[in-house]
Amino acid sequence: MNAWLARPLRSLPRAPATGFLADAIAGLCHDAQKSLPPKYLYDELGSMLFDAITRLPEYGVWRAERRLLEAHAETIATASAADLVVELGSGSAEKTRTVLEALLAQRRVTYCPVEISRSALDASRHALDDLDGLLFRGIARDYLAGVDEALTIRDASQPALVLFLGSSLGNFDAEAGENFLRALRDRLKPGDFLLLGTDLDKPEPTLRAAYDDALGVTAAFNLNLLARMNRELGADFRLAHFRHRIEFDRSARNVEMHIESMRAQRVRFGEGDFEIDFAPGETIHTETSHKYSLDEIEALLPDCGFRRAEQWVDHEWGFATGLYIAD
Ligand code: AVI
Repeated sequence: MNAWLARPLRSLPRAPATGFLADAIAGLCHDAQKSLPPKYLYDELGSMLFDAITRLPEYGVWRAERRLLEAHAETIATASAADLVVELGSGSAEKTRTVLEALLAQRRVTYCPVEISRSALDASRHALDDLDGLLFRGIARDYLAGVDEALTIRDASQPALVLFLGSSLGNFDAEAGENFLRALRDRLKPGDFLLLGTDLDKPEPTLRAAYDDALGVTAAFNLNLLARMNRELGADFRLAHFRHRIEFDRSARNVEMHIESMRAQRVRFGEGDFEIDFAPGETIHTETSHKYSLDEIEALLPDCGFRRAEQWVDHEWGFATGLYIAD
């Protein structure tokens, strides 16, 4: 049984918690599996660490998708003929450049990266500064709120192209991922496009190396969540007493990232308002990365209102990129 405790230590009423603090209370202060939403991994340092992950020899996702986008950017541009590109979780937008260049060869393009990390938005603005004919409108919001904002500026005569790359869909649980695709489809018009990247299932040793690399970059990315709570929520996590841990759910084809407590310990956060007890070996679940099968993708997208126009597979790593039309 997990030891746990979370109690207000002050009697004075305070304003209700919102945002990160509210999610930390909801995710850490209960008897069941502790967890935090993966979006909190991406503060300024977390975004930089994720960027470093994409350069690791063990993490083939990023390079596989770049190979596919470089090979098929022109087809994507010609098929979609979009003048508005909305990218969800754009990060550094490095891979997007090829697609934007191919579109810009045909017309002016408005690019709306939707990204909760403002530092990543700034970096992508700089990186794309030299593209003639590109209007950059960064949106620092959650995905769907960002789509809503981006679509207010659309020119109804041209299709919009939504990019959801890097297999970020796999960071939702199955039901939430489906609901998300449906909610996205509801916001689009028939004839709009979705370019979706999905990481395919692969043997456990390959996945273990990808999510627990030899340099410890993924471990730092994960543990930065504790450091972030120390910085932003006045918590007193001692990082040396926790470690990065990977779990596999083979039947669900999920890789899970956890932070494991290496001893019994008590942590305070919320400027001393809350305390949590950890048992030795107890974990905080910080992210799920689902690994897809091609059959699964083929069933999922039509169910959510998207018809496949093209699909390309990188067999070197095992990654699929699909271009879909909103029905
Ligand atoms: C952003 N997302 C698709 C990455 C993934 O592979 O699930 C995040 C990541 N976590 C650990 N390494 C990379």
